[in-house]
Amino acid sequence: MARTQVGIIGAGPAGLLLSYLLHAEGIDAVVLEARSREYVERRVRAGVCEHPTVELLREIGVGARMDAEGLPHHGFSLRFDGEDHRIALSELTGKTIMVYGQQEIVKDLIAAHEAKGYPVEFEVSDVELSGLDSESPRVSYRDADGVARALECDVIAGCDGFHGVSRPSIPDVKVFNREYPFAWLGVLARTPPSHEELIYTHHERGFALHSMRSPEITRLYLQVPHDEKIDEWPDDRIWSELSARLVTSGEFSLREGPILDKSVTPMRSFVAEPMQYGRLFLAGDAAHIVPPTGAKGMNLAVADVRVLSRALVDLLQHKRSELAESYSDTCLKRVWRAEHFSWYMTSMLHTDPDGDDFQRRLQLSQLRYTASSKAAATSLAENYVGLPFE
Ligand code: RFL
Ligand code: PHB
Repeated sequence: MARTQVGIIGAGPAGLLLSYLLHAEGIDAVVLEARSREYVERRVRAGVCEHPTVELLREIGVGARMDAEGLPHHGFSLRFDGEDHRIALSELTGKTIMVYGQQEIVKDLIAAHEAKGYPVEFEVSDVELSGLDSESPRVSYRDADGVARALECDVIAGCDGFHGVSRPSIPDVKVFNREYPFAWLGVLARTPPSHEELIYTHHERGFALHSMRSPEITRLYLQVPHDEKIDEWPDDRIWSELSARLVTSGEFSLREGPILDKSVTPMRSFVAEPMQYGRLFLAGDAAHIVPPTGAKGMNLAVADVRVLSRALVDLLQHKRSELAESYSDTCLKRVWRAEHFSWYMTSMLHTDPDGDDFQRRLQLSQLRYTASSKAAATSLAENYVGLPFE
């Protein structure tokens, strides 16, 4: 049977970054991924990297393309009552964020693995975990050719996202869950952004978000009902709904272009506690989900694996278990801060189909306060750019 120190399930941002951090410290790891390399490199998801994420990617030497092609942002707009209210991130916090697609980070990490010869196996299937409460847990799986394999490890890292096999392997896990009565329809369009910065729009027809990926590519989102079918949204309906929600008395006209990608994402908040069982450690979406309004999901995955890599270096190289034992408690503090922030952004900006006029007045009051009070704007900004790592 093959052996490695850390068996990592999933080649998303969490799994790839963990593997890279561990190898850099001389710890052996193997990443097992269900999908193909092309699939994970093309999956359109997050776009906003927090300040601590950007710094970490630079520090470990995988930030060069991000610095060359990413778009540093100093602020964003809250648009409501047809007007823009700028949240000046860098003036309020001294920090910026970077707009750089998650799949670009994934590509950069895969390329870095390839360059150094660190193993990532794509298109594996039938992944099963066993012996989690022993000192040599195992992963059994089929490789891309369908051949049955097994990997004996010192530790398994479950970085396999919300629908993975790792979390269900933990007995008696406590789950906190909230589903929202809406989803996001996300589109990627070949057209220059209509504004230099992101615009988070509160409108009675529903939330809309203007974002981007590059000077030529725009990323846009619309709040839609939670069970919405993508077929209900031909391209011309998407553009006319975006125009209706993004209206403003200021200068703005939405630039339309060919739609390259379209998907519907349900919105939920979810936390599994604890994030560890025996020699299995969960990280990223495998352990928690936030609605995307706060742009926190990928950044939380990064924060988890930073803590986990340090804990595993201590455990496997120095035989010290304190950091491993406190892994879940350490991560959950940041996780719950991000859960609260993401819930707050979501509740302030979306139109609740079951809400009443009282609730709508409260939302507007919160938006006006955030836009007009330096204290309120600073609180939003410091959460948005990312609180320092612990
Ligand atoms: P991932 O990226 O889901 O990766 C998990 C990987 O595990 C694989 N896998 C398995 N492999 C082997 N065996 C199995 N049994 C397996 N089961 C699953 C999967 O194929 C996959 O490759 O989780 P990870 O690494 O924890 O990363 C989390 C992020 O992907 C996620 O939080 C973000 O995309 C969330 N998110 C955003 N986060 C931000 O920080 N900023 C944003 O601006 C932002 N915007 C978004 C988002 C997510 C969105 N969607 C589509 C969910 C916008 C959207 C629309
Ligand atoms: C994105 O560009 O995909 C994006 C930006 C901000 C968010 C969520 C997603 O809050």
